[in-house]
Amino acid sequence: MTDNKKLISWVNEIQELCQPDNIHWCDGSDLEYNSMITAAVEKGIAIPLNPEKRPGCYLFRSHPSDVARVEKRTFISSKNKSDAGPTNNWIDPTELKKTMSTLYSGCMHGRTMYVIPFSMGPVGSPLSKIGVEITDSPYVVINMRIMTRIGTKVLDVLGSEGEFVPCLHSVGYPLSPGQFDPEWPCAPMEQKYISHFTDERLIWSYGSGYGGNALLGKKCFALRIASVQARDEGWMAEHMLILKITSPEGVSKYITGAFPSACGKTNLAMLVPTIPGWKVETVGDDIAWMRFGKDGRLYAINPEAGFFGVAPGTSYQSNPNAMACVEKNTIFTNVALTDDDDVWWEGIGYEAPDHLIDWKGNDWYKATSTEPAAHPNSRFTTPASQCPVISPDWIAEDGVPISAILIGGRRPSTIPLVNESFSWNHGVFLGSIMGSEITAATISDQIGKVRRDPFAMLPFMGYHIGDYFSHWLDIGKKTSVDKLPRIYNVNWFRKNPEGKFIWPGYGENSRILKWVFERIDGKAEAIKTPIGNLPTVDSLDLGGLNVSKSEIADILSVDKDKWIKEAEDIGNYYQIFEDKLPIELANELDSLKKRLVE
Ligand code: OXD
Ligand code: MN
Repeated sequence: MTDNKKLISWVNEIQELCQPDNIHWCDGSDLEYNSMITAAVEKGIAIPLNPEKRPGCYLFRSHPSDVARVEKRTFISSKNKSDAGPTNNWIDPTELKKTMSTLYSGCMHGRTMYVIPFSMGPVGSPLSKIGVEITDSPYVVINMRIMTRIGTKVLDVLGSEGEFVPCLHSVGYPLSPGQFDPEWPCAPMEQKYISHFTDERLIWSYGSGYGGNALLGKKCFALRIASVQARDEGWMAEHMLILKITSPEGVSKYITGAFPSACGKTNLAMLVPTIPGWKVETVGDDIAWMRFGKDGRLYAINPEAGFFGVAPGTSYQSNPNAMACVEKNTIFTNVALTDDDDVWWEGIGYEAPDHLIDWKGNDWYKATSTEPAAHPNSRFTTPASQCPVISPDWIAEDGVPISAILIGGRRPSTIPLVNESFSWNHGVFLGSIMGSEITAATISDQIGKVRRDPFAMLPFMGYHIGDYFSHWLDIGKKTSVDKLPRIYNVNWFRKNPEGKFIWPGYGENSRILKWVFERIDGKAEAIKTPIGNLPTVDSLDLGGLNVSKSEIADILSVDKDKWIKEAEDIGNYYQIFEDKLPIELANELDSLKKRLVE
């Protein structure tokens, strides 16, 4: 198995604390995966889907109280409260460990404890990092095998002295002898804790079996813990997709993109261009780790091995490549089940059949049911290797060189379709203020206000967000300007006065990627405005697009009055950073204000 002393003693310690009935070291083999799936089917927690329509696919249903990441139960437990910053929940590590140790004590009674060695990034790559997740959830093992690289090969690379991030997870539902084990065991909300002991690089998660709360390689390790490692080691761990774009002449560039959850990252990563001759391939859809290469450029890897995508809204129209991924070997969670054992969800692109079993396991009738059949945060877990447009470079050990970084949220007004930053620091300024307008679906008393989500990292920051801005600024000082990626603010979500989206999005976003590509090569035109360099209408390839030139001109214009208000709002927002707001960003805001009244 392993002779890594640190690992052996940690596993022993957790075994003593959690008292499982059995312990299983995951080897990552097909045999192991298949036997875990078979056991889950026999226990009634996995439903096999129609093997002719979806071979190798299974449906799981979570408890209705455990359906998403729980930000209010997520903690950055640094020694000093000030290191967690104003945007994170904080509890003193000694106190939190005491509370959680009580919960963990005996929490695996009646269960098997699985030890999952996993690699974030290709196994053995110099850019990869190793974690070990201990969990009592077979669902977690099954999903971790798709989302990361797991098993003996990882232990081989770890060796006897290698470093790893310990990730402890329990569903928080010990069983006394003879006690009934529900389909989806989990703990009540007030006992859920998703905790990050950042000084020790340690993750403790208790009480939830869902997504980012439980698949600890993803948000907990690859973003929250990795962001702290990246700060200390001079690299970047970002909530970004990575794509490769190739021109009709066969020239390729790599672009990353930071967008908050539910802004179409997976769709953009797998986009099918509508402009002839251009090709987009996927490197990653959620997380990018970037480091400087020997040539002074930033190189990115996708630390994950699968996609954990939101199902509703995914269709052959919106994302044919994701639909192709999920045709086989995919785990579905909380989608609806058809009478012929296929899946269905809202926005799948075809009508619901008359009858379904909904995500809660109840009958659902098209004629009479008023609730969604699939949970809005229902998911597919699918291997990245199955994506028809996966780039062969997605497993490149040294990563791919990044030419541009896109950033953007959902802003119905003010923010133009695309805006090129003047400089790295100006790009960091745009990243620090990005966000989405609050709609009725979120917090009703704040409708119309902007919820800022810097670089889409708000729920995923492992330290003080002001220090994170300084880290971005420092990265910009480490190489020459011509080697840094250019930063572009995009906004696909502008609305007309009738409340309809102006820009059609999806594959049409290739037109913006083309402009970015040509800007980098010094070929596309732009006009300097107070907020950044905007495309001229004629510099965009708009052939065959069904949007009027006046509407395009509108989403490419700068409304100075709105921007003066925006600048005021940014000033108010910046106050939360107190003395941690880098002077460079304060200066960027001042310069913006001056340019707006010139
Ligand atoms: C995700 C998220 O699941 O960002 O990727 O919420
Ligand atoms: Mn995400």
